[in-house]
Amino acid sequence: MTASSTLDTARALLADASHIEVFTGAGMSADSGIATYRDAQTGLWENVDPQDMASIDAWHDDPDTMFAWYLWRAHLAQQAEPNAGHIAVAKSPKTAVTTQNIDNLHERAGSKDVVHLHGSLFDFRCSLCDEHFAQPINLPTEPVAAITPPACPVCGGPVRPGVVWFGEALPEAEWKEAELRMRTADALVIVGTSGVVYPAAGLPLMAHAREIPIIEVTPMRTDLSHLADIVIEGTAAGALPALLG
Ligand code: BV8
Ligand code: ZN
Repeated sequence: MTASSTLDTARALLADASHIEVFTGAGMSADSGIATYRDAQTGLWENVDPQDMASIDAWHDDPDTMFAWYLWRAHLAQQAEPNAGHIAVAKSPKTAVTTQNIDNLHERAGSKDVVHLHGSLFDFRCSLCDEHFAQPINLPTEPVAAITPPACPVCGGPVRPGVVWFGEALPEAEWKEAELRMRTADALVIVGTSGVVYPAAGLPLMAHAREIPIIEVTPMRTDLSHLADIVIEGTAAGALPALLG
């Protein structure tokens, strides 16, 4: 199939859907200049083993380094702009978003109901008593090696980023909502995820079991491509406006 006929076929598959769930990963934000986790030349974790850095053990070992790294990533996310892909998703009245991303670009593009499976760079809580930390946190404008986390006003424990680390359970409410959407959506669009991190990567399987139309937008095949009726070889910013517009 030519690219345009692939796109036409994909658009036709989505035409009758009233609820299109958009399942996104780091590739969704690549066009906004935010590094992905695994793409070789820009991979954020190119020099760092993801299982080491984004883990509860790394936090216990060296919270100041971890805190600095997350605040730096929050600064980069804050400097980034939603791309045409985020905007196309937000403009479509049929879409809702389930994302693995911890940036806030879907929201800043105007998407209303975004489920964050792995938390957010802009959410903080106490690492001991779980109390939400609502005080403003200054983000570094240059990379800093270490930043001592603030103390929780309730128990004095170190405040941590509100993200899900490897080895940690996903937030219950978000997981339940994501499952519900995979079980009720009329169509699924998968964008920018290599599909290797579980249990998130297992969600599209729930939609696939219902035989709803599944479209994947990705520059190269992924561990989820076999689930898609159509794989549009392209980028989020390049393909989504044409697919959803
Ligand atoms: C848990 C937040 C248990 C932190 C992240 C089986 C079942 C369950 C668990 C496991 C399992 N096997 C292994 C595990 C453990 C682990 C896991 O999955 N490991 C992997 C590495 C094998 N899972 C966990 O630890 C999870 N927790 O299972 O807990 C439990 C249960 C009860 C009680 C206690 C414990 C927690 C996982 C969450 C970890 N946190 N993020 C942070 O970011 O710092 S994961 C992080 O990595 C992201 O959130 C995302 O999920 C993942 C990155 O993947 P992608 O988003 O797909 O990004 P990637 O770079 O890989 O791919 C980008 C894609 O975009 C590529 O395909 C590329 O081609 C494409 N692309 C590039 N440019 C563009 C593009 N696409 C479109 N447009 C472009 N321009
Ligand atoms: Zn506390």
